[in-house]
Amino acid sequence: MKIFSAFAIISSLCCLFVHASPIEQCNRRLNVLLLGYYGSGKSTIVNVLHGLFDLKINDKREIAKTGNHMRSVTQNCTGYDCSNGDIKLHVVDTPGFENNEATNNKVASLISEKVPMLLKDGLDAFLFTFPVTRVPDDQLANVFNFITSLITKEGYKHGIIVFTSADDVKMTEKEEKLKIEELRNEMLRIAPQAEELLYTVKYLFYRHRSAEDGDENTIFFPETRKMFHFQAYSEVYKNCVNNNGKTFSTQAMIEAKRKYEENKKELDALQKDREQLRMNFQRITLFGGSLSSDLQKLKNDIEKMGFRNINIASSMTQEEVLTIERKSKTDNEKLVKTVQDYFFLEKERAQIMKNTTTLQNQADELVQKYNEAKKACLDQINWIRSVDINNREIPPPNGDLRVSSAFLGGISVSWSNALRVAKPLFAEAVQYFRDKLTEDSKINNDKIVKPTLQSDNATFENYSKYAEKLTTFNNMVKQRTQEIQSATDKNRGRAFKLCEYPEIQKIINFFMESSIRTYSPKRKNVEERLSNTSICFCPN
Ligand SMILES: Nc1nc2c(ncn2[C@@H]2O[C@H](COP(=O)(O)OP(=O)(O)OP(=O)(O)O)[C@@H](O)[C@H]2O)c(=O)[nH]1
Ligand SMILES: [Mg+2]
Repeated sequence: MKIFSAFAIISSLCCLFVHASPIEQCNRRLNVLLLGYYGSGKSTIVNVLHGLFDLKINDKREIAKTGNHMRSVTQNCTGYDCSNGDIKLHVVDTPGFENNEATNNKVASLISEKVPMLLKDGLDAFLFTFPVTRVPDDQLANVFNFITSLITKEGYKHGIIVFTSADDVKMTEKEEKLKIEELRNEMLRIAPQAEELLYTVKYLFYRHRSAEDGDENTIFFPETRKMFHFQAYSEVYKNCVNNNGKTFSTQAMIEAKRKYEENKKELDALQKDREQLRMNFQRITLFGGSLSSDLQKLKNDIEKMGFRNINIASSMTQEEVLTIERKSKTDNEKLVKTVQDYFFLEKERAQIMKNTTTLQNQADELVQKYNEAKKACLDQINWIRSVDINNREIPPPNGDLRVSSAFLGGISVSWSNALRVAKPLFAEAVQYFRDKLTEDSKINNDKIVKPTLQSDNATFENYSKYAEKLTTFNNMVKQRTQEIQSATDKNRGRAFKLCEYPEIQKIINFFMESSIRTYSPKRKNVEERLSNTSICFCPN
């Protein structure tokens, strides 16, 4: 078993700086980004990279505040300048990821917003800290999704995974290799989408306190921390050399963030639509009541199409999920359309049902008004009565007495008798005017029968035809009511002269030929007077 001795390692690392054929582009401040879960040791590493190897808990000398695993400590992204000899680092500490997606989205948002500003010339290395003691959980998939969205494939070679809390991992090449393998496999099980990342990055172990207790090669801190310090500087520098001094541009990060957020927006919308479709599909297909035939037809179509759900594993990359969601959208397009048609029809049908109820109520009111108008008209017609020729004491209400008096004024009492005898003839005339008004009013031709809807579970089309019928009926009833009312109004107090009576000749003849007449008036006079006589009148 090859054992690293602290001194051997440190000295070999010192040589690394010398041997890693330095290139000019790397003789500058190198940018390092720290990412990882809260409490995973990011801020601790900042202090170690700063050369603070012997810090104790709550040590006032620490430049980046550390915590105690219990809660998230670092809340912002901050850059720290560190150096080891000629190698200068600018290390950006970030808030840690947590175990819930909502918080992680906020953390991710903050990092992707702040880091490009803090590392304007791009990054030379990013360190992802992961305690060896931590059991990878589902959130790891999200965290890797975020990292791979922030640092795209071109940036993977700048990556270093630091297994922290590695105090108990033996400091031998074999042990470390086994541990890397074991942890990488666990990570891949949760987040297979990170395979390329996990096989591209370098691995380091960070031991905070001690290692291999009791072993003759045991080294205690501060040496373990110092060792990490050298290893980290060495790896970052090598990273720069291997990349020919080329950084992973934060512009690419900004672009990646833009793309990620754009995709996320699309994904959220697609997922929301899919969930909505699923609920709508259930609502329609699980409905057990009876439906109108038009809705039933759409329901059958929807059932036949079926809702094709998809399975999204948290281990899928954003791109993979997006591809699946987009495909699902295309697959469900016809279903979406039919569901929309169903709801549209359901809404329209409910609306037209409401409209027909309103129209029905209107029809009832209009029929009632029509019946009232009809009754008033018939009352008026039935009220029509003859002028009471013999009773001068009771003048007819419409003043026709004047006319009849004028007529009567020129005749003798026996004429008045004649008039009385002629009463049945007058009665016929009165009946004629009653009949005439009835006919003019066309009341007897009216067919006021409110339309009805036959089907119990009428379709939209049934309803719309019914609504049309009701509208026509209501308009007709309204118009007829108005006609009857205006005729009734017009006839109020109307007097009917005998000249309007087609059979006036019968009456003239009666007067001319009557055996009871006592003098012989001229036919012309009789005709004239009778013609102008109001025989009957309507009430006021
Ligand atoms: N035993 C042991 N403790 C460690 C190790 N790394 C960090 N710690 C301790 O873990 C605690 C949390 O470390 P921090 O450096 O504050 O963790 P962080 O990642 O910055 O956490 P946040 O700022 O909350 O995101 C501190 O008490 C450290 O001393 C390690 O390798 N081994
Ligand atoms: Mg911190």
